[in-house]
Amino acid sequence: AITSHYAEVNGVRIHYEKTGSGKHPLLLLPGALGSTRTDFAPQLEKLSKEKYTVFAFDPRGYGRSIPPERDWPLDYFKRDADDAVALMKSVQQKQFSILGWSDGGITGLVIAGQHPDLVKRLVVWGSNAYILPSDMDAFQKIEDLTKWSARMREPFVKVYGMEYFQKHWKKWIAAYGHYVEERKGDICIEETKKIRCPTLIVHGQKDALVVQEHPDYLHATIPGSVLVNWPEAKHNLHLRYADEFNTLVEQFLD
Ligand code: TYC
Repeated sequence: AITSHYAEVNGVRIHYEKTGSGKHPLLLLPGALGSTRTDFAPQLEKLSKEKYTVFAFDPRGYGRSIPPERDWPLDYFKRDADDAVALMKSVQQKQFSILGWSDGGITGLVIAGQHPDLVKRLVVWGSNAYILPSDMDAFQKIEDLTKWSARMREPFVKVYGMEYFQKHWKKWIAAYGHYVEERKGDICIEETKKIRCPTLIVHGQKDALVVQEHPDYLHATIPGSVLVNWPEAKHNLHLRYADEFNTLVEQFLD
């Protein structure tokens, strides 16, 4: 069974789902405006229930962690990281591994860099430690939701309705712009340099948002990290190739 819960964390009501009863706690961190079910259905359903106790959370202002409405402080990754850490504390997990996709992977890098004692192992995919000016170009192409395919748009619209989604998608892109303008694009370079836990980086080489430089940088910066490149995969590789992804992750976590 996958069960749904709320926890009072840093003054907000955070929604999370839980499944499995294994010894190894896992925390799943979704992408921008992502949520437990839209981003992680195949992982919640199919990762081993014997080996893991899986927690997946909706960051504040995302998914079912509304209210509050999302807001966008400059260092929003740090705030999401603090919320995730407080959530795991509230469910009495002292040490856990992290699976983070895209923005959730960035949050994972922040947590692992800031709390080496908390994180056993880290898996990130579709993530980056900084933003290149050219990334913003690729990125602005996806700002207008009416240009998305219905298949990509519908899961978000189902969670948020069109109005909330359009509003916060634009604000999220603006927030990336603030990292470029105010921090020279640096999202989490210092935190990434401090990571010492075993780290797996997965990269879909047909990812339209994340160029090869980003996983290469993470791999070069995190000592002992493993980089797995999938030539045919895109940004959503854990959904498109769910079984292969789950197998790879379980092997790494063992
Ligand atoms: N991190 C974004 C997400 O969570 C995707 C993204 C990656 C956007 C790189 C821009 O330069 C970028 N969906």
